[in-house]
Amino acid sequence: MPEPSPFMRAALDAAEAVRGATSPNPWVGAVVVRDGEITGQGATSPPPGMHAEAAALAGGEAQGATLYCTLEPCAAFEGKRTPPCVDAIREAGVAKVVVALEDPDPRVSGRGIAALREAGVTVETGDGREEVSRSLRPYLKHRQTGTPYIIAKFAASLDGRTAANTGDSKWITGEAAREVVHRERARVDAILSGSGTVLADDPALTARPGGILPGRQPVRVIVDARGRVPADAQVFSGPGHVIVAAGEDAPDAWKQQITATGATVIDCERDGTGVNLQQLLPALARRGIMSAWVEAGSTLLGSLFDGGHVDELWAFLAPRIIGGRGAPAVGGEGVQRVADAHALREVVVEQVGNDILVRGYTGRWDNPGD
Ligand code: AOF
Ligand code: ZN
Repeated sequence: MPEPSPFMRAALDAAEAVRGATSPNPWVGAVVVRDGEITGQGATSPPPGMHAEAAALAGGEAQGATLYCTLEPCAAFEGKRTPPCVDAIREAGVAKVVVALEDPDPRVSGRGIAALREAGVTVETGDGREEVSRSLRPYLKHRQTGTPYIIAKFAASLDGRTAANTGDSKWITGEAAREVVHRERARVDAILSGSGTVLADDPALTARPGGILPGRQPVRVIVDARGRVPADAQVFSGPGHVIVAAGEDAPDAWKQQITATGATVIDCERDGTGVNLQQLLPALARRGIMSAWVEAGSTLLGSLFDGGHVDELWAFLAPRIIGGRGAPAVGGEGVQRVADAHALREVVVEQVGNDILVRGYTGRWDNPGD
């Protein structure tokens, strides 16, 4: 994979710094370069705030400058919340725009680049394309498939178990691994969990990187087909919105109690003992959720893998053996042949404290960066 140029790298870094804070818009970065030096820099603000290009140009003089942006600058479209970036670029007198990736959003796709060329601005594409495509996978999947990008996380012993026979599960991995989890929770739009996890652990499911609880929290989505979670569970307190995906036949009185906590109940079709994920996932995407981090037990994780919904896995493995009949990390139907197993690509192995993190990409949709 060709390395991005140093200026595109700077734009990418600016974009990564706002990952998780721009939904349903993509996290974009832009830098203005004059005489070989960066004179302006910007990243996407949360809607309806400024786009990256407009922010980078707002800082100063850009006559004759080159603008590096991770995504194709936007052109006008119906219902747009911000002024088109192509106008800001033209008005600033930018001579050249270097774009890593064309915008897959059909309202913009190709039109931004065409408008710039029409205005006499030189446009170059492709610098940093692979890396930006990987960085923006949640946005690309959301726009291309209408479903969120799903990141499955589990913490298991080396023999793949998440609890002992007794159900005891605290703690399998150490503090350093749990800190990584808090950091990643803060970078997604939603945390997805199941009723079993809420009943067993009563987790808060908030993002608390460095022990600090920021006001902007991912939406907590609890899948609870039968209406089992109590309204006084911890997930319903704390900042951030909560969505409960309930079976349409779950008791009305329970739904009212959940709604009274301020949470939103989404009625879902039933699918076996769970809810129909095929229906739920697009419903979450329509609410602007581009990415979901799953912290759930073997049932929900199994259903997500069985349905081919998982795009990325973060497996934290503690160097210990639990044995016995302890719960496995992933259940569901599973595959019939090892050859059909969900294989990770772009695998990264890291030591985190005393634990091992194995992460990789399992997505099956058509990504232009692959
Ligand atoms: C850019 N720079 O930083 C971002 C872009 O409703 P609006 O005005 O916020 O436009 C949203 C669309 O703009 C979004 O769907 C995507 O196509 C593009 N995002 N474009 O030039 C940015 N975030
Ligand atoms: Zn824009």
